[in-house]
Amino acid sequence: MNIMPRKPWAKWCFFASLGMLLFGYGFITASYKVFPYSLISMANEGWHTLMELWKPGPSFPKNPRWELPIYSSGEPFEMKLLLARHTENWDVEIVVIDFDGRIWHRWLLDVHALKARWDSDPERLNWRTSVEEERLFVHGMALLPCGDLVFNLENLAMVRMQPDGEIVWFKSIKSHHSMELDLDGNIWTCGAEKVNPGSPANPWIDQSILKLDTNGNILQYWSLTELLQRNQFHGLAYPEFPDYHNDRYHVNDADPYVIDDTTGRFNRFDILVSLRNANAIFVFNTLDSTIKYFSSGHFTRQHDPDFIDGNRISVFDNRFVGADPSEPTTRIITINAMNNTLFTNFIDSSYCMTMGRLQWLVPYFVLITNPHAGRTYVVSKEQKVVWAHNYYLPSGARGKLLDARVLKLPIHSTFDTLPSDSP
Ligand SMILES: [Ca+2]
Repeated sequence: MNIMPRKPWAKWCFFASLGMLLFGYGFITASYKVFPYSLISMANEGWHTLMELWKPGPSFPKNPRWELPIYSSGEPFEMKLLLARHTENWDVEIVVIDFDGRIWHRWLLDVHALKARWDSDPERLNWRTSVEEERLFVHGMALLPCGDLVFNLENLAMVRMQPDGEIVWFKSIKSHHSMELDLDGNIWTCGAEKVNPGSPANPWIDQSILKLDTNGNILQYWSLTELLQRNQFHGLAYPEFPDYHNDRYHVNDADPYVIDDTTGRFNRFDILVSLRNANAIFVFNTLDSTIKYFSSGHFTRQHDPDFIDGNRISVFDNRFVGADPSEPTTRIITINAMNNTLFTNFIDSSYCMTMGRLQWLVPYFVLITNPHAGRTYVVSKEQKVVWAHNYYLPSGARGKLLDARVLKLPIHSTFDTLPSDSP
């Protein structure tokens, strides 16, 4: 049966009517999401996914310093480094290496055995944070003068371990992010405590600054909420960050002042604290718990601020929100606390969103660590990369670093002998 009209003008009217009908149904489909709206949406989503997969990725110029396991421009560094890194099966390995990449000592941590030990500890704080749902890792470590290693198993425990791997003590506290030794040899780290202001459905987590002796005893404790309230920093104590409800501060560093400089405004009783989610750092005096310096606004989602001298602080600025959010970068900056002037030491175009580290070695050389890129490297005053370690797994894939620090002081003789199987 022929449904087409016999007259030519009638044919055009037919197609026009058909077009209007299709347009009308398309309008109704889009407006009221009726059939076949879901099919079209799925097809559209699939198309965009394919386009994302086929789109060429960003191209980075090949450069030996980002490719070789060890890159060196010839600058001599006699020191050794302590590196924490994930193994291929997501255990954690902590090694003492030199700047030639030779491994002088190795601890291989069975993180699941450590987790089982935490599980069986009746003293543990038995509540969970999002961090614990992820892979277990080391975040913050220190080498004691006797050669023992102390580290944070992030948000689960602090552990002291002998060079042969024997555990000296295991303390189920929610220590995390950083670990530093003060001039008396005591340990400083960040802690976490669950606080419920009255509503079980609305709990939030207070965080703390902890000082411990090398036997694992907590010597001093500061609740961040109490410290901020006491110093009239209510805006930091009660930020309006609904997304960070359970992580309102995200304290990620607590550094004691260990600099041999008594001429500036900071001294050995001061602690430098970083609150990532508030984009803020502050220095408080431990004798009277007063906040004597505060800075915010110059950096975003910062990590690992360090005292440089009696007046200056260096910050690993993640620049999560930069001038061009589509091309975020990381930079190292130095702030002069006397006049709040800012100096940019180095800009790294390879963005490091979390866990970044910096450490000033000798004047004008800074060690920068981008854990996700599996690299730690040294930059000179001229902003030149003079040394780099790029971590590769045995499979050849790039591995993930967790922490890196140069061991400045003479270290224990345990690490003076190169093992025969060292690469
Ligand atoms: Ca630091």
